[in-house]
Amino acid sequence: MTRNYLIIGIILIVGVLAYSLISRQSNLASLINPNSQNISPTEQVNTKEFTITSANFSFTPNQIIVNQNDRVKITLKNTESAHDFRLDEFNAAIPVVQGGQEASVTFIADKKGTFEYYCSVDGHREMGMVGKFIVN
Ligand SMILES: [Cu+2]
Repeated sequence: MTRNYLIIGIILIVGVLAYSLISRQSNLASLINPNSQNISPTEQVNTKEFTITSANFSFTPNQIIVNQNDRVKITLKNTESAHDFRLDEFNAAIPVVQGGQEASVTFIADKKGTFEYYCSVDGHREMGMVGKFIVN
């Protein structure tokens, strides 16, 4: 009889441990992915960060894809001479950055479509310093 109580006790302990482990994991999952929780749309902020490297005369990458209403942070990392970043439709601009330096801009991608980002330094846009900013 004592042995049966022991077995029941062990089963209970294992059950409690398993339950606490499972509930902790689901908490962990919601920490890793905040969107898995029940957050109302107004509270949902999804920041997407991108680093664009600029050189004479290109942006890498030259295509960025986000979703509507994403908060977008773009860092311009300039490798040579002087370049800036403009994305007019979102009033997103990074002033001229010197070689070896970087700067950022953050904005909300509040409209869908395909837009062009470019460098506004004399003639650079025409020489290929452009990229596609796609909002799905
Ligand atoms: Cu440029």
